[in-house]
Amino acid sequence: MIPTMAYEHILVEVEPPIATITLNRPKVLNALSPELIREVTAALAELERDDEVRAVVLTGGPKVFAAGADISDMADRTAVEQLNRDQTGAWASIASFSKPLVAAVSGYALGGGCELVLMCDLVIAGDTARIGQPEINIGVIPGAGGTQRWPRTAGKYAAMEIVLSGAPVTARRAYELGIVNKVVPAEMTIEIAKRTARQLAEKPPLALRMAKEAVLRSFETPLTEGLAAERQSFYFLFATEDQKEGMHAFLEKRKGAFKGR
Ligand code: DAK
Repeated sequence: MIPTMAYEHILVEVEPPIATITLNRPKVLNALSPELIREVTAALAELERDDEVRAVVLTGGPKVFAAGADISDMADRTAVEQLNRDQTGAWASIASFSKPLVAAVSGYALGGGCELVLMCDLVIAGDTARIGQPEINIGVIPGAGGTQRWPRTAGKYAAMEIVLSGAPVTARRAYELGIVNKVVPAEMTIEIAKRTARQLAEKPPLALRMAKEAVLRSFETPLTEGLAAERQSFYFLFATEDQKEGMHAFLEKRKGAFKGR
């Protein structure tokens, strides 16, 4: 295990071929201050460039994922201050991370914490997870994608329930709603998320990247456009060494060794 990069509000562990980012403000249940979000984006940018890292786990540790944006930082801001500090770019860069991002969620994942989960590609939830959008209770609405990603993932009625009631759902209910891939005993959440990330990290990186891009594109484009883009990526992958390796390894009945080329 190689600990890397010094940050104040997160921990980053690089254990090639995976890395783990842990939100680390336990006293305030990992409330997502602007500084913390900046550190997450900086860490992801660094991991994006690191060819040794092929998948990333995002967690809040064993007790809590994140209780949302830091209310003490927002409470007295004016609308114009909120607009001018525009954090949208930082959050958008998390959503556009090109490698698989696996969330490991135990305890509360609320507000911006829930929206971070919705930006991940796979979600492993401990049985203690409580996931929701409580913004309505403090006079606002989700601001980092909750009103858009919930309906696209779980449908209109589940989204309305989550966003209008503000009440969190259990890990089991989140699984039924399709925003969690697997519910596991809380103490195993991070380990299982890491195992999942390691399994993904064995796949050809360029194919992984194109596959992620293609699935995410389906939320943005009409079907014909999405299908055309999918085909282009499919053809493109025949220009990679990993496609030759993958297909020949299959024919030779051995495991492919992929290089991301
Ligand atoms: N912010 C600041 N501090 C928080 C916090 C938060 N979100 N959540 C908890 N804390 C602090 C508490 O104040 C408390 O601090 P001390 O009193 O010890 O100093 C400590 O963490 C422990 O919390 P509790 O004592 O409240 O613990 P409980 O177990 O009793 O309750 C709870 C846990 C999670 C149910 C409760 O803490 C809670 O309801 N927290 C607030 C949840 C919430 O409303 N979250 C949504 C926040 S709004 C955007 C990007 C993002 C966002 C918006 C826009 N753009 C890019 C435009 C996101 C917005 C939000 O997330």
